[in-house]
Amino acid sequence: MTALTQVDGILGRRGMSSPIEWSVPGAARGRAALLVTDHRGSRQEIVRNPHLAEDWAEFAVRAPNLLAAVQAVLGPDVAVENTFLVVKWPHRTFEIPWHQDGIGQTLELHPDRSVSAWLAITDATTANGCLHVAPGSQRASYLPVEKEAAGGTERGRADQAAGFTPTATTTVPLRAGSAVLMDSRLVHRSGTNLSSGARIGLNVRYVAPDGILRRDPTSPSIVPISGTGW
Ligand SMILES: O=C(O)CCC(=O)C(=O)O
Repeated sequence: MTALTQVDGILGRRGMSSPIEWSVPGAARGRAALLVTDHRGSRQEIVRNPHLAEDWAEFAVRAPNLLAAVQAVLGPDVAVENTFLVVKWPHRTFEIPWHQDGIGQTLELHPDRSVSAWLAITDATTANGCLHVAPGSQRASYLPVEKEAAGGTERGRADQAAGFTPTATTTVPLRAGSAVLMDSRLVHRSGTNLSSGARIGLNVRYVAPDGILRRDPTSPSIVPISGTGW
């Protein structure tokens, strides 16, 4: 059952906040170049939970400006529930459908006790597949979810917002090293990369101690990154 919450949510009427600088642009672009080298052979598009295995991602989720922005809405006790890295290779059809980060077949996050962040590792532009969001869509709370069509789960998100009809939407271009914070109910998507270079971003779901309402018990443990309440 979805928890009762304030309509606008913790990030206000638009349900989002950006840009937040998590890295200087040059350092983010340098990391992106290394990631391209690492994954070029396999053309891997989704890397799950890099914050558990890769130093750069462990640091990224703890970036001081980003963590301060998260603490401003969740309080001092913050943990990382999940991360995934998305690499959009040039000219390869790869769209992520409209969805909300805080709900899925096996997940429900409390909208007032969780927030998601999308960190640009490369520049994210309208040409290379930046996020599209529906500002204010969090006000309608969680939508029913449906399993993505067979074959889609390897490359996209497993769940999507069933029956969502976009009305007022906007793109969120971000410079490398910048991030957007999103209400867990904010509906968003991204399109195919039509540029000649890779587009790379890291999605992070942050929770406060009481932020998880439902979660697959086989998921990796959450990682507390600040506070004493864990
Ligand atoms: O990286 C992308 O293109 C989309 C990621 C996404 O939808 C998300 O962060 O939830």
